[in-house]
Amino acid sequence: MPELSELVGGRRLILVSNREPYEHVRSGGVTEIRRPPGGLVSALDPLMRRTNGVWVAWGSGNADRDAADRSGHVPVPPEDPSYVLRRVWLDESEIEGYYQGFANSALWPLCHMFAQHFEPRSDDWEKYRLVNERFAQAVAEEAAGAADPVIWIQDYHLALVSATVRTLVPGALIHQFWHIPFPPPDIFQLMPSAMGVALLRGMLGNDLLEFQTERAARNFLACVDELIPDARIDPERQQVQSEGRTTTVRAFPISIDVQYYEGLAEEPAAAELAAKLRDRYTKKGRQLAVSVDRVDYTKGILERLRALDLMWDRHRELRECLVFLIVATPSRSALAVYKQLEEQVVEQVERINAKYRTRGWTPIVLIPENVSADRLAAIYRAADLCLVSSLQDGMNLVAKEFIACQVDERGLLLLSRFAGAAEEIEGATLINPFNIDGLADGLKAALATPLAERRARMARMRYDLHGATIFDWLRSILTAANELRPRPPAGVRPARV
Ligand code: ADQ
Repeated sequence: MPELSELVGGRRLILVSNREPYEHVRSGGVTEIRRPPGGLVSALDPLMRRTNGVWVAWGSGNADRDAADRSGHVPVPPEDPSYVLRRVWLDESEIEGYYQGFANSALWPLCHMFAQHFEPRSDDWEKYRLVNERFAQAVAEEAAGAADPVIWIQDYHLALVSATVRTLVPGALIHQFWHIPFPPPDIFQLMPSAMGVALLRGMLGNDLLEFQTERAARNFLACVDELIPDARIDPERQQVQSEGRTTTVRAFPISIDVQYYEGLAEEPAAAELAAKLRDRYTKKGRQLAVSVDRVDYTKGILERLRALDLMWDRHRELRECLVFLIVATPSRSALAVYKQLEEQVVEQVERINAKYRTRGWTPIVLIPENVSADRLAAIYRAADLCLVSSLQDGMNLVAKEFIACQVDERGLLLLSRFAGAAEEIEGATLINPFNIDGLADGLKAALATPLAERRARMARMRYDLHGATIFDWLRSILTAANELRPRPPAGVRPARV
């Protein structure tokens, strides 16, 4: 496999995402530089370091403007700069309309098929268009003068960027990774038709469109087929021809930096914390189960709690056999539906604990905060069981983090069949989180699974995961993009399309 930097091959790489890799935040008169949590930034940052590219993102920190020059440029990483962060400035009403509004109250619920939370407001749509336009302008400025730029857009916040960049930088190779599911036409058509058509046309501005799963890729093609009259689809080659251009649509399941997570779990401090957790929670032969999510209605947290309630209600004998650790970090709390869910989770945990608690046993331990990566690794390592109960999920990285951190190979993974990860991971027990009865039975069966079987399944999953890391994901995307448009020999100007 070639090195990542070779795959970019001396072209100027411009990465575009809503979130920035470094945020300047001032509090109490002191400015600090924060890196947002999550694996994606940690994977893309090394790519950018090696290719000296430009990362275009929303300048979200309250001290971001002070740290940037007049064009919004900041050399990063701060300790040893090797690429440029170009910040895009948004005001309060733009953040509300573009981010909280159209992206998170219309596209997010629609793509996850939550019609009940879908609110497509025209004001939000206008802001979404405007902000996408601003990102596209910033990309075009950064691409100016580069002979053969490669532009890689991330996610659903920026669905309209590629089509605009295409008109501003005609020779560029443009591709986009869509991190969340894509719905079938019956659901997508809940979107007001002008917005739906504009979104699909916007996404067709890409040369390559990357989804997490084959299902999402198929759904996108089916939506194009129904809503874009001039589009011609070649299902075999997974390509769309429209307005004289070709967009290739394929699945590239995302992964994690496996060695990093495994290394964290193997640290002596993690081993010690894992032992402490087991000491505290697995007394008297109890098992320790864990779940880790942002508090989001797509993650099925309430369904998980209902299944636990049902299991303990039906099976008295299981009452003291399990402690469930729910690590749930609040997220998007500015939106009422998320705030309400945070409250419901706390209420339900309290209710269930009050119903079943005994002298020496608290059934559910809620950790309602963002936990550091090393603590998380120790929690994953300590667990006998991890439950991912997403009602819909693009991939779900928690499932993969759990596997990477299970260095003692004792844990079972119960994984929703509606998470993209279910299409890939062999060795997990698949569950249907809508079926509360079935989930309660699944939990009961999981508790009874013999250690030898758990070990065999975990060993298999760990082996497979080592062969499909985030670096393999990056390589396969960059290779596919290169194959679509190989770099012209030196001195040859790129063809204009
Ligand atoms: P998310 O919806 O955020 O991501 P997920 O893939 O599970 O879902 O990633 C969450 C990340 O946040 C994980 O790295 C996890 O460890 C971390 N995290 C969650 N709760 C935490 C907590 N309480 N403390 C610390 N860390 C916590 C979107 C899509 C997914 C897709 C990813 C990547 O919705 O389907 O897998 O992008 O493409």
